[in-house]
Amino acid sequence: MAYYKSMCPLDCFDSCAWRVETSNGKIVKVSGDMDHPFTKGKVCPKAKKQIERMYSPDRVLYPLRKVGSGWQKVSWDDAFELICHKLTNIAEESGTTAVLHNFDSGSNGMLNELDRRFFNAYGGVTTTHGSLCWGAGKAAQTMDFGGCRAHRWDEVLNSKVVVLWGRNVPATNRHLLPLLQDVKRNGGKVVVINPVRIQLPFEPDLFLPVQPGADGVLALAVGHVLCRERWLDLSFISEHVDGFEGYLELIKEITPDKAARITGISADLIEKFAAIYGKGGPASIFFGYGMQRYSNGGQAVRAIDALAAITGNVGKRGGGANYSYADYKSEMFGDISGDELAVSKRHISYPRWGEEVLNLDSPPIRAIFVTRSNPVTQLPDTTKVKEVFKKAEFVVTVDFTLTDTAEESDIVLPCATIFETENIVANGMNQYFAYTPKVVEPLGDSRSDAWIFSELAKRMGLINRFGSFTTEQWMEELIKPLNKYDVNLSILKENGIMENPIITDIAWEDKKFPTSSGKVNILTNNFSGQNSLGSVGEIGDKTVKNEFPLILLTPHSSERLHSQFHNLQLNDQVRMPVLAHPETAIKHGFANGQNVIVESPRGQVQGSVKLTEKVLPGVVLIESGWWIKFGGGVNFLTPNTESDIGLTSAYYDCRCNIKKDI
Ligand SMILES: Nc1nc2c(c(=O)[nH]1)N[C@H]1C(S)=C(S)[C@@H](COP(=O)(O)OP(=O)(O)OC[C@H]3O[C@@H](n4cnc5c(=O)[nH]c(N)nc54)[C@H](O)[C@@H]3O)O[C@H]1N2
Ligand SMILES: Nc1nc2c(c(=O)[nH]1)N[C@H]1C(S)=C(S)[C@@H](COP(=O)(O)OP(=O)(O)OC[C@H]3O[C@@H](n4cnc5c(=O)[nH]c(N)nc54)[C@H](O)[C@@H]3O)O[C@H]1N2
Ligand SMILES: [Mo]
Repeated sequence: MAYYKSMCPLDCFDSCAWRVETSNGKIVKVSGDMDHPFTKGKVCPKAKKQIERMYSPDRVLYPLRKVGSGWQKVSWDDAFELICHKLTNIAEESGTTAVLHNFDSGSNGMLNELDRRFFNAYGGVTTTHGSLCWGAGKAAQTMDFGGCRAHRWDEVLNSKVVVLWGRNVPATNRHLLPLLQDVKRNGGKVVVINPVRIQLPFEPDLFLPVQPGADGVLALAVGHVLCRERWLDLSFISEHVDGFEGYLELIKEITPDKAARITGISADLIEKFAAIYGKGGPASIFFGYGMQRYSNGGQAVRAIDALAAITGNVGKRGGGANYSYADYKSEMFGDISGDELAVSKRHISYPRWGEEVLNLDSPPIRAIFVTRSNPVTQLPDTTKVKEVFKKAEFVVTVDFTLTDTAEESDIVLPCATIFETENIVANGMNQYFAYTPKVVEPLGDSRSDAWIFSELAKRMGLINRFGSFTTEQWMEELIKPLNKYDVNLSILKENGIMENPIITDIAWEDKKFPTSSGKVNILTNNFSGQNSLGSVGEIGDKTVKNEFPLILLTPHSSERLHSQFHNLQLNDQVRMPVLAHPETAIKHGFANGQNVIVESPRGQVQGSVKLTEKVLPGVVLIESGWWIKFGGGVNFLTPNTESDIGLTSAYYDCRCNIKKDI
């Protein structure tokens, strides 16, 4: 028996600290490490699934080459030779930007960034701009505060009011729950704002079942009440807020009555929430990212930030408009992606991936490399995404299993899991980072991503440009900015997990906002016209409202990380659950348990109805991440719409209908 400290590499709010147990060269258990102040010895079901995935018969353990409709095992030498031949030809004939590299945050292991370094050393390729995830809110917070910072989690214990604004805490952030229970025990109030009733271990003090995409209007109406009642922090406003006059203009017309018609929340409930937030503080807001997956998502986050600003809940003990820790991560780690090495580059919009790649010219895309992502399952508008993959002459995917994307590839390269290679794991959703050791030998011929791309650089004759560093040296590069805080690799190895040294308990405590005015910029306009705040029935393409009367939400599953592990959890359930309110079923003629087809202007999927009062009437919910090859593929339905700012995919700006499947 041996024990190792490690950290979960999944891109999740919590990043659990692990205690990995091995016996006879095998991982036998992953439990929680007591040393972490928040995950405190508890892990979620996804920790165990990482052992299951590692030893699963589904695991790809050798490089594979597609032959006809099947796969042939090949050696690394043969796989590299094929890849080098293709990359060399493409560079000569079409230029390096005829290669598309798609990567995302499938793993938070920072050495994995060496994939980008390889493509930059190659000459620069086509990559994506924007985000499938959190871009709209990040852009909003950067406009408002000058960056993305959040209070330390345990600051919530000083809050008297906590607002979970579109964050599905029990599914995506379960280690926040014990702290929320403490807040409740201490007499604090917890408010939930979500079109779906999330499953908390206690009753929230207030639940605002907001219409999808209407958070901006709701926040402005709350602002209206706060200003009308003067539940404001006037000294914070005069010293630290820019644009308050314009804000007063903006909210003047947005009365609770008017907002009630748009948000579906009664004027009375809006008044109640404003009183709790305005008078009961200090109040902290915990944003989720679901609420910004709309064409008005950035504006909505800005409207909510404004509530924190006018009540002085910014830079204050127990306050906060907590969106992410992105700034701390970007400031504290070295960049090994080698952007400076590229000679030519090209970017496409991430949300509009399928359509944009199909229309690319001079040069068109000839080869696609996919690392730490599963674009066929996770990108919106799957029909177009699949068309892109069919059209490409050469596709390489680096992954553990034959995902929907790997299935579309010519070559699949088997990567090593978090247990089989060392790395440094850091995440922009929290402030911790860790050295994660290699604890067992890689199975079969699987290799670390870092090895794969270093080796490819050697074989392409690019090693001088790429840099012939050892893994240790790359890790030293990654943590170089931390050296001035007396953190080096041996100290990190000794500690295992560490907290980012620049985090303070209270974000923006010094009230120094790196905006142009040096103050918080609260929003003052941009709320009219197209892509504005959204209203009932205004989500998605309005021209198809009659044919597609329902709104489709596709949030994340508590059991998976996006599409990861879905292959392990298959049971008798062969159809995707389609959640809808009983009233919706009566109105649209379907029943509980019935097999249905859910259709949008872009495609259709099969599912099985599960009636629940947890979702609002008129809203349909299917969790994202279910693999196409197992009857999923909810992104066949979702649009390639971009958010107003920050270029996020507006997945939930989606209309659908439900038909009986006969
Ligand atoms: N178990 C698990 N944990 C995860 C992930 C996972 O896949 N599985 N993914 C990780 C990643 S990458 C991310 S980005 C985060 C996401 O974390 P969250 O933001 O918590 O999760 P989402 O599923 O994106 O959506 C969250 C919530 O937004 C609500 N919502 C949808 N539309 C609206 C709206 O218009 N207004 C409001 N107020 N709420 C709305 C949904 O009902 C849902 O409860 O979770 C991370 N953690
Ligand atoms: N409909 C809908 N779609 C969504 C969302 C939604 O809410 N609704 N949410 C969006 C969000 S927030 C996000 S962040 C994206 C996520 O999009 P993706 O990152 O594409 O999603 P994952 O399913 O996590 O796929 C990651 C892949 O990387 C692989 N992987 C894991 N570790 C490693 C590694 O170390 N090396 C390599 N080479 N591969 C590895 C995994 O096996 C997996 O196949 O999905 C988006 N898609
Ligand atoms: Mo995400």
